[in-house]
Amino acid sequence: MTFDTEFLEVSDAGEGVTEVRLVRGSKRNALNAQAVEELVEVFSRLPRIGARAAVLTAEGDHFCAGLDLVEHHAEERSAADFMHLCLRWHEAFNKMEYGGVPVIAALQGAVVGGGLELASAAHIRVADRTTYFALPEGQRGLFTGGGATIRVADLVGKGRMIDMMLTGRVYKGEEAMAVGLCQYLVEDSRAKAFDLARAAAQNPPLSNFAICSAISHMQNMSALDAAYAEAVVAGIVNTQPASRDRLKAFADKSGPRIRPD
Ligand code: 1HE
Repeated sequence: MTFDTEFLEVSDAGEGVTEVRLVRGSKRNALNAQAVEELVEVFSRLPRIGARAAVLTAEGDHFCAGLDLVEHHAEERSAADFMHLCLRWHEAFNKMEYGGVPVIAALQGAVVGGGLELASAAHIRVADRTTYFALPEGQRGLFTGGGATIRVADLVGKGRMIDMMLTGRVYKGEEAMAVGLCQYLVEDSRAKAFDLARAAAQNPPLSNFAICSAISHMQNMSALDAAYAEAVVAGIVNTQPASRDRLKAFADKSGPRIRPD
């Protein structure tokens, strides 16, 4: 499957893993309107091209510098123009979060503004020692428009998010881990992200579909409706033919036991 894209490269990395790479390193992978359309396109199609997991990577020293500020300045957008643009950001990131294919982001350098909104739509974020997170919208005279009010607040809590936006506070290293901005902090975020993706790709796709869509959907529901939806999803997933061999292996003691390393 080929994608007609300018700012994204999509490639088969083997073992069911697809790499989606931002290739606008000369502009620190800033997201212009075209790049957002490409994200919509790629993440809409990912579940249907047989991807069992995806790794989101970026060219150069910085993962993503957020909204293309130069384009935004030049376009002199109206409020309505920008509102409609934000809806496309939401479309792209919702495809990532709710698409049912595990997306693991391999981070380096700046993960700022819209770049953090992009990373927060991934299911797992892997940082390296150069990675830093910020929401410089306040300093730029802007506001988040790509879902940070939902996803970043969900990761770090409202209080920390407001602090980041008001004061430009930057998180990195162990502190970024501790507040929930990333789940892994390693020397080589790319290698680790691929290891994690290959592991996730071993799970039956229906299980991954539930993990990478149902949990997010259920968070939008009342507790009563979420419990009902969970029972329905579990009814389907937990009786799938693909899990029978795994359950048999556990029952006959040939299957793996879950133990710490
Ligand atoms: C850009 C962008 C951009 C770089 N839009 N062109 N985001 C920000 O406030 C972050 C803005 N960027 C930076 O603070 C810095 O560029 C970095 C710390 C990420 C990297 O610094 P550095 O020294 O490596 O690069 P640079 O010299 O600043 O930039 C290199 C080129 O990338 C340069 O272009 P050139 O043609 O002069 O070479 C920059 O113009 C370009 N570039 N970042 C456009 N963001 C849905 S609402 C979301 C709201 C937000 O995202 S607000 C946060 C915006």
